[in-house]
Amino acid sequence: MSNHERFTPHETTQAPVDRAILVAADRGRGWGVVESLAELERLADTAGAVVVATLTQKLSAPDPRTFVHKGKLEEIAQTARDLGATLVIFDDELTPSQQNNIEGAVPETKIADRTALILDIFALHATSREGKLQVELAQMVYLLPRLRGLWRHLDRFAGGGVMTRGPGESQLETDRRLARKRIGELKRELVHVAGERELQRKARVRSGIFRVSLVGYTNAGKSTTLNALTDADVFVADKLFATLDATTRTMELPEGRTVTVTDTVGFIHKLPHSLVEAFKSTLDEVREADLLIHVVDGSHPQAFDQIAAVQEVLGEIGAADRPALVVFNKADAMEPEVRAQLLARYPHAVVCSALTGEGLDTLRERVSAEAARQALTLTILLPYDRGDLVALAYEKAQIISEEHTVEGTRLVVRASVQVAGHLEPFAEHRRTVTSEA
Ligand SMILES: Nc1nc2c(ncn2[C@@H]2O[C@H](COP(=O)(O)OP(=O)(O)OP(=O)(O)O)[C@@H](O)[C@H]2O)c(=O)[nH]1
Ligand SMILES: [Mg+2]
Repeated sequence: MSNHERFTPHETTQAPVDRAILVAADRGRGWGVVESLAELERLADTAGAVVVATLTQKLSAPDPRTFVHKGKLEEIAQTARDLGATLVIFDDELTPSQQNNIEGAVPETKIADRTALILDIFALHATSREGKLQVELAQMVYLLPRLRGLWRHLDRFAGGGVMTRGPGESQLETDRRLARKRIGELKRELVHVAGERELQRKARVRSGIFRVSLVGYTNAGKSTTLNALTDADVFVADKLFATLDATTRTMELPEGRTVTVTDTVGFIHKLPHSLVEAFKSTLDEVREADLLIHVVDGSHPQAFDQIAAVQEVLGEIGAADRPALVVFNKADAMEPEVRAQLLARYPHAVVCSALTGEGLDTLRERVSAEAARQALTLTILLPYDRGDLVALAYEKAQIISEEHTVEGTRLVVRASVQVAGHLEPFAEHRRTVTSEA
């Protein structure tokens, strides 16, 4: 159990900066608690808080009432008083009742969790109208079940009586109703705002152009890679969640074929579900990509854990079945033995540096090879008694469009040569996408 306290040299004379205590459960499996806390500290820093202490507790499972046990809560309260902390951040999402109980036990400070922190950073970095709406939606969904606690909290900080002068059930009901109403409004507005991008996306789908999506852990270098591969000028920064919007650019492959490449929001360990939901339409491009370029910061000590975290999110958004190419980026910052370790584990991966350009030609060639592998676009008319082939098409091919006609189901599909072989007898139109052929 490690408890170490750190005092910050510069006492806050300028803008009031939150002095934060980080708290994590050490479960002895999965991500190491030290690594997880280091990342939480980076998140706190990005959100503008200064970490003054970190506390951990060995737990096989979080306490359902208070996350950590009672003794640890007392220690948190004491540490907060000693160090003048204004904020305590838990490294896992707290349930509304855990949050409530902890607020009762550590009354002088604000209580937050990893989710709230990530939402805060997203709110800070959202620039487009769509991004702002998506973040607000995620925040409202997170807030809705926590409104009661919030009211108590605000009351207390406004100098109200101890836990007694809540808004009352009727006020709380009103607030919940307003929150739900706002969630509805945000969802409708998002559909409207996404309209233009959605049209462009559909046009790309219809065009049959091979679509590549960059995915990866936040700060892995996705935007830098897009900028290096295309003429894009996407914002790049050494901070978490620098870019939240999706940007699509065309890229010409060595043999002259054009594909599209999309950069999108980064993922993180324990990415809040409300954010995944809210960013659904932004992530459509990932779900439907012909190829994912999974950009990994190969110079990061947690590279393998980060790969696993990204794969988990891909599963959550329904993109786990997309063909993926693992790319270890930041080759310029890698020790030679690290490079060997990465390739030993992922022998088919590409090692490159978006910064120096090393390995990018190999990356382009690999994209070409993938595009050639998925080379056929077919328009097929399947009679209604061939449900087996419709099922096959849905399972093994990419469906570009579907139309029900008198004679049967007309599908435009993009399929591997092998799957196309089964569908070909019903083909109305066949197009080989392979360029020179
Ligand atoms: N040394 C080195 N740094 C790189 C390389 N590629 C990107 N970076 C740096 O890594 C940081 C993050 O790069 P981004 O391209 O913003 O990363 P991202 O994956 O788009 O991150 P988010 O948008 O925050 O999710 C920046 O400081 C980049 O300059 C590389 O090949 N080598
Ligand atoms: Mg980015």
